[in-house]
Amino acid sequence: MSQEMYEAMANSVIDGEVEDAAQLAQQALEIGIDPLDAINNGFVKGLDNVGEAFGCGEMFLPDLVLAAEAMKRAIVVFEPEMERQGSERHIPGKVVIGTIQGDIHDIGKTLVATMLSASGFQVFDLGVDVPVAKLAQKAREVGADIVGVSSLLTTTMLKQREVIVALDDLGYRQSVKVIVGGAPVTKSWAGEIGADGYSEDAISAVKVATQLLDVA
Ligand code: B1M
Repeated sequence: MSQEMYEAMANSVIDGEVEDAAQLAQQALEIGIDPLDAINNGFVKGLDNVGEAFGCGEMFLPDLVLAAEAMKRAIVVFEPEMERQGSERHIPGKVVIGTIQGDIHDIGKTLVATMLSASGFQVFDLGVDVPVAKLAQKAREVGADIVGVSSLLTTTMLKQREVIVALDDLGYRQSVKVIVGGAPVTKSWAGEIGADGYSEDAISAVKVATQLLDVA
């Protein structure tokens, strides 16, 4: 894909142009671009740009909201193709996933959930702002093999540890693998809190899940 098209994708997010984002995603599909390529090299670049501008006070919350809306519209266009691409792979495993309590960032978590589902996992996506206890209880209720906890804030990532404790309290910790992720989360943080896996993006989340369940 041409550099200009990536830039147009990024700009549609920066400018919060929801319809442009959807149209660019549709165009990308029509010319056979891999959805994750377009997401990572186009749309996410725009979101990163907005995030930086917001961080240094050059953009404001409404800009962030619109940027996120544009990004989400693009993902909605890509989702059927992402599902289709993964439909031939079947990996046994149930995943309960959510963005942790106090945190409403859902774009990255939803991408991870979509990729896992496209790879054959049965995914229970509990959404955003999910209470610690709910994640642990749902995992036990459905017999999950993996619990995925997403956090985008340095404040909410602390609650990832609480999910592990809650699973332990329910007597379910030995039956399940815990994967953590999100922008402020690191491999060393995952190790520190006793998580089984960490991934920095949606593709490697699938790899980590597959490796943890030894179903590669
Ligand atoms: Co928010 N926000 N935000 N925000 N926001 C950040 C995270 C921030 C870094 C921006 C900044 O200041 N530079 C900053 C956090 C600072 C910090 O904690 N150190 C921030 C802040 C401060 C806030 C508010 C507090 C602002 C306010 O109200 N004053 C507020 C918090 C609300 C809350 O949650 N309680 C807030 C609100 C929002 C919006 C609602 C406006 C919107 C979210 C809309 C939505 O999700 N529906 C928003 C957005 C869009 C962002 C940025 C710009 C983009 C996040 C995003 O979607 N990235 C973000 C800055 C940034 O990250 N560049 C920012 C794209 C997405 C594909 O990437 O989510 O990282 P990401 O997911 C990746 C990986 O991290 C990984 O894979 C994904 C796919 O590759 N991953 C996992 C994610 N989860 C995983 C789980 C896994 C494995 C991998 O396993 C389970």
